[in-house]
Amino acid sequence: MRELPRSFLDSLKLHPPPVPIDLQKAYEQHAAYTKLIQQLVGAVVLVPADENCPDCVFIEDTLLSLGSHFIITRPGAPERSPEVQPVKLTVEHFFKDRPTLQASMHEIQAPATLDGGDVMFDGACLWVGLTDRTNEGGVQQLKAILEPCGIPVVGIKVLDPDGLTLHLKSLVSAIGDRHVLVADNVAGHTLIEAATSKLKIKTGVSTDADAPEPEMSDLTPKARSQGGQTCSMTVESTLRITLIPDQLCANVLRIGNNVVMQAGFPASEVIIRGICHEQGLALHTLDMSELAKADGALTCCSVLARILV
Ligand code: CIR
Repeated sequence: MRELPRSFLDSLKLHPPPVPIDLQKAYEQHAAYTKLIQQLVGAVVLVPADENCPDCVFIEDTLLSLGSHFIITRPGAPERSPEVQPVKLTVEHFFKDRPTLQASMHEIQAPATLDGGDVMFDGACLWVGLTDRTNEGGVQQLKAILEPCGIPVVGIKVLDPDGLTLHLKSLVSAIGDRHVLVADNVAGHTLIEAATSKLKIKTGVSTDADAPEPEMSDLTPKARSQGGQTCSMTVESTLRITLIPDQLCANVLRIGNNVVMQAGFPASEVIIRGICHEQGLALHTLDMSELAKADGALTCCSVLARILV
């Protein structure tokens, strides 16, 4: 994780928030997030804030952790480039001090760009959002690193006509292996369409011939008619998609048998609580509204690493 700088007020924003960021509240929310993550994981490594980097708290965009692979990214916003070096040094020192731990370090190289917020592992396959922040070169470099290890990497175009979506994970997150939450809006449905056609090709997972592929027109009425109930469907035999009414809540953190979601969205909470009940998971809610004003999703303030001994 990374500390929150006071310069956070000057963070990048897709749109100016109607109510400006309350810095004190942002610190309180970040402190609550830090406390919960500390409870749920074994240990937290905290990188100090850099006042010259207003967005540095969003550490997810600078580092990927997949098994024993640690990949230093190359963020698409030039303003965020200076965030990378301290994160890289922190990871390097962590493993230098623990020589028995396994880690292989990689770095995304120019001209490729890649934000960690555009990368999601669904339990079998790595989705990489093609956005203003992540380009095709970033996808190709991830492929070169991960596909020899048996992880398929799929580039998926992220489109939002309303201009409210920064990253892939602003629309989708994995709540379990081969089970994703997707925002129930035009951008989310467009993503489902792009992802299902890509995943079928790239992963070679066959579609159940008896199960007709849902059309976009099928998804929305079903989701709406169930009014806050779980709206799950199997798009292909092994990928489960649950539509979530509030876009901010399509981004959850899964940590062991725990799920963390944004507080204050009752319709989405009913759906996510239902999944947790079904899967035997504990649900935690956190108000991260001040960080969301700078387009920060819940996952963006941490990088989860499973350290292999
Ligand atoms: C940015 O525009 O880069 C930041 N204000 C927000 C980054 C959020 N990152 C994330 O959700 N992974």
